[in-house]
Amino acid sequence: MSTRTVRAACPHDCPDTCAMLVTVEGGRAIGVRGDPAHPPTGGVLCTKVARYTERTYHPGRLLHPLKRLGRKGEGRFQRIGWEEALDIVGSRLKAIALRDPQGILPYSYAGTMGYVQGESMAARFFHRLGASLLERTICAAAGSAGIKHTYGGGLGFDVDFADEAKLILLWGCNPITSSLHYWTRVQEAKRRGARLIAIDPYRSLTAEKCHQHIALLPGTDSALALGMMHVLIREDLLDHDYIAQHTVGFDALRERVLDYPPERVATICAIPAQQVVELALAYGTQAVTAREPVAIRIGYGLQRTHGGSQAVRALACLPGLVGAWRHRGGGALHSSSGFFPLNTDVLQRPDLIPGWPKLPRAVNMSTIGDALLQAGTKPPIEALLVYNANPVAVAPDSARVAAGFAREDLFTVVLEQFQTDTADYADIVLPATTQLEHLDIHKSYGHTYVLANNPAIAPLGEARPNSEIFRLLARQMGFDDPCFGDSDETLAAQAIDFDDARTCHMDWETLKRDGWAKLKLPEAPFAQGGFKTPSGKCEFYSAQLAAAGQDPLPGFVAPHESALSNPSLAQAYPLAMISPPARHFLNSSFANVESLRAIEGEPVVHIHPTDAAERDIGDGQAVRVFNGRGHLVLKARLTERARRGVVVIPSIWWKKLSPDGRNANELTSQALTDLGKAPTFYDCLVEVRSVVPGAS
Ligand SMILES: Nc1nc2c(c(=O)[nH]1)N[C@H]1C(S)=C(S)[C@@H](COP(=O)(O)OP(=O)(O)OC[C@H]3O[C@@H](n4cnc5c(=O)[nH]c(N)nc54)[C@H](O)[C@@H]3O)O[C@H]1N2
Ligand SMILES: Nc1nc2c(c(=O)[nH]1)N[C@H]1C(S)=C(S)[C@@H](COP(=O)(O)OP(=O)(O)OC[C@H]3O[C@@H](n4cnc5c(=O)[nH]c(N)nc54)[C@H](O)[C@@H]3O)O[C@H]1N2
Ligand SMILES: [Mo]
Repeated sequence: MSTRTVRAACPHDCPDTCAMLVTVEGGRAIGVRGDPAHPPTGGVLCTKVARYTERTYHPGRLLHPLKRLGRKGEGRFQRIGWEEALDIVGSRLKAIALRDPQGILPYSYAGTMGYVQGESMAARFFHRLGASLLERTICAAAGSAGIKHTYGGGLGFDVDFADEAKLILLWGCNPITSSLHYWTRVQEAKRRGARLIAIDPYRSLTAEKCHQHIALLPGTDSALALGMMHVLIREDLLDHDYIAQHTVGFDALRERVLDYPPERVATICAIPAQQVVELALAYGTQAVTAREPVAIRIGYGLQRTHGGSQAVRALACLPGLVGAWRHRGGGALHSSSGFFPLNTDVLQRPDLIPGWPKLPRAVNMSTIGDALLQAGTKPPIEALLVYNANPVAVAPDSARVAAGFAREDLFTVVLEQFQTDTADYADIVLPATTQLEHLDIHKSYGHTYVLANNPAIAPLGEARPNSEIFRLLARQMGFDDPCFGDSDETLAAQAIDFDDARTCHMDWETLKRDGWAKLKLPEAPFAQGGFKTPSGKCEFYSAQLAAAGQDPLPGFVAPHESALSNPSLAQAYPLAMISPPARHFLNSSFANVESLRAIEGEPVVHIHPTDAAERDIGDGQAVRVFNGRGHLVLKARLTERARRGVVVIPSIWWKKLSPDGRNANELTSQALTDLGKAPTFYDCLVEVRSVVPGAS
């Protein structure tokens, strides 16, 4: 049997975006491995993606279009042909579009991060239709806004040099789980003598391997960063030359941080004041006195609370004060997305919108529950087309989301690889291909390589790539613009057809052959300044924020739900719940792969032994976690990994694969962040009680 190797890219929502080599034997993919030549991948895949063939050939793969038979949510379907499916979808959408196409809403996120199977043909389709726009805020919009108003975009240190840093703050991130390849670099830095400090309410797998762990309360990071600045300025641990040349607003910042002495910060964060001082001194001395690279990996965990945007902004100010940008591997990294000059307008064609440049109504994906249920949504959402997303499991305030999806008058189409919690609410399910079956092109939000994904095998069953499904739907709707005829190859080539000789020259044929190529960027991106802000400097003070009526300086914004901001709520629900990623799931993806679910075991809540003792809860006991929005039952795990006052539910389980049919999003709220209109998953007060056997 002939064996061949195909160059591919991991499509999942992870900063590492690995280069994969797929082994194909007689038309069947028999294994995937990391490309040893691709520096960020280094020949290694994570446990999840190493099992990509198990996911692709999973018996639960959707292989035919389906039409709903049972009630919404029940999951009873009947197989139908593609022609019938397209006919049903086309006629429903045409009828709604006649009334108002804004009654139609796409709902998609990063099930695949590819440009071809993400927002290209799909975006053209919805734009041409005049459908409502979707605000894609569910993951990173708060942090993106914070970083944009400080650096001008998702820009930061190059992870290829991350092992050169001598002090690394892993702040609100857990790379052993969520960015394994960056962790490899951090370990190398540690071998070369770097000191590692984790800042996280939870002693994560990463935090326990660091030299120090600062376990602050969720949603208090901006206070800690401002307290560090207070000490740095007080002790004159500053790079005055860098501040003068490449930053704006230092004087205003100095005034602001006077409000954040270590004692006040310690109270807000519920940590010793000494920790604040020592952290600042460690950072400032290494950078300014020793003149060595210091790095802050700004994770996503800390921006899922009310002040998430300000928190990222406050952290992002630190490197400019101490001149950390002068060195390779120094500075900060939240996202590297802003380095990629990809051609999104050509791919997405917003000019197809009827009435362009006037835009249709926009709906925020993070409040989809309310958007579907509120009578005030005008025009009402009559049809929902879901792809690359599993909102019934992942969106906050899940009971509201499920109630919205259960609306009898809502027409829901779900493009999926699997029968997810969301697909159970579909009127029509359309089977989608996996990464091994389709073509794509990828950027990364953790490194600066562009990657090609060549299809390795033919589509399974009657599954089709998203791009092809939207091409067929466009034909069904009678859209005849030539752009609906573009092939996947054409779309991929369009994505990198940019005219930016400084960044790189890429052509699709070469990229397909080689698998990946790195952008041409300076090794220390801001050693000479060159931020993408309006001033071209690192903006401690943002005139843009001031003009928008926002706080122009970084500041502490208290969580929506905390003893500080809402004492009576905190009395009823005294524990802060966070629900960060479980290591062997990727959001809700892979939660249906048996071997991975077996490693995770069952849904659990981590609770500090003292908090448990106060509630008479024993290890392994069934407990009810609840607040005013909902409840769920799972097993208690007594562990000092959870600090006092904080409980942790590793997530995101499929609801229907959880013993009580619910997951952590039963408890999370639809309240939004300070900037970016993002969700506040980790800003959520709860109470926990043991479940008395026999009682309900
Ligand atoms: N295995 C795996 N990898 C993943 C994912 C996955 O689900 N599974 N998800 C992917 C996606 S979509 C994303 S966005 C990234 C996210 O990756 P990360 O940037 O690592 O972010 P999170 O995993 O959300 O949270 C990281 C840590 O932040 C902590 N945390 C929670 N609240 C706070 C807070 O208020 N302050 C501080 N300082 N820390 C806090 C959590 O306890 C957690 O340990 O990972 C990606 N990688
Ligand atoms: N409680 C809690 N909730 C959270 C988070 C948390 O930390 N705690 N994290 C939040 C974050 S950071 C994020 S990013 C969101 C993630 O939310 P989502 O982006 O919805 O991610 P997934 O749950 O992985 O669902 C992606 C779906 O896309 C499907 N898919 C993959 N590839 C394709 C394809 O090519 N075509 C089609 N049609 N489908 C495909 C997969 O099968 C999967 O079911 O969840 C958020 N929700
Ligand atoms: Mo995310």
